[in-house]
Amino acid sequence: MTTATTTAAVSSSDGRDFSTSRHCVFLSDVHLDASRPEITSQLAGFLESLPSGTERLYIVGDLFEAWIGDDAPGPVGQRIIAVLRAVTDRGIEGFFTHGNRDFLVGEHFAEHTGFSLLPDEAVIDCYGTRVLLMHGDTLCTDDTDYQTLRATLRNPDFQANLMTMSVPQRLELAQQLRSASASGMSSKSEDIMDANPLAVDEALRRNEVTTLLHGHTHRPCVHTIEVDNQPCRRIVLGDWFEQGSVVYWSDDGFELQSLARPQSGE
Ligand code: LP5
Repeated sequence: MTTATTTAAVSSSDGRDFSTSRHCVFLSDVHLDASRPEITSQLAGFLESLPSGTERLYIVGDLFEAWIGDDAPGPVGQRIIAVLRAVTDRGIEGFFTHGNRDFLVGEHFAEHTGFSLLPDEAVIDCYGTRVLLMHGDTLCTDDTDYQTLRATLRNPDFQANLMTMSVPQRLELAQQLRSASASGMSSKSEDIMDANPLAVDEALRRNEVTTLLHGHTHRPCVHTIEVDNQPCRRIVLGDWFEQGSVVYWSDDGFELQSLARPQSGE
């Protein structure tokens, strides 16, 4: 495994060519929002030029800055739904894990994009390696205020009530949540907002895997750890605020790559 920065996004730093070999692509934490059109453009360009070897695309949560329901995608949501549809129309399988910003993505989104919605913890087979996929927020068990908020927001009855509210009411609530969260985060230490090592161990153990891939913390890295005397890996995707972050996975293994933001006009 290597980590590299590239603009081509198809070749690995050690010469493997992901564009010709069959592979899966993983990304998370794009945080699409109308206020950041350059991110929408970079993601759309990236997805429109997925190489012919791409077999599966996994979006591991927080694709959107705030998804208030499938009935109110907004212009950015509409554009990305069309881009994702074009991906699946090419025969690439698409999978979506909910994040803490887009937990209201639902069946309507799935139907229109052709993506399958994954459970919070999904074990997939990546060319012979079993990989546990999670958004990553549930691993931050020291962040008890967040976990309390999460339990409310993920409650199906609570969500059903939310969806009876008008779009302006939901937008207002999302804004209030963002403000409360920003204020809460400003008083938390970085450690509290990272994955708890014991929660990581437990997730690997519970799912009987030695590889975990997640996002959420915006700290791209490949961690090697030992659980019950077994070597394990925790692959963490980064966010797309300054650059893209993806994992390519082929028969030859995986690579976490950083995608430079194209200059305007490129
Ligand atoms: O995403 P990130 O990294 O910024 O922050 C998270 C945690 N914060 C959140 C809250 C979201 O940012 C809120 C945005 C949701 C928008 C979409 C939903 C729209 C649905 C609603 C309308 C239909 O997830 C943050 C973590 C951080 O990750 C790191 O893990 O720390 O958690 C917090 O900061 C939470 C605070 O500690 C506690 C906030 C208390 C809020 C109380 C509000 C009560 C109202 C409940 C009913 C709605």
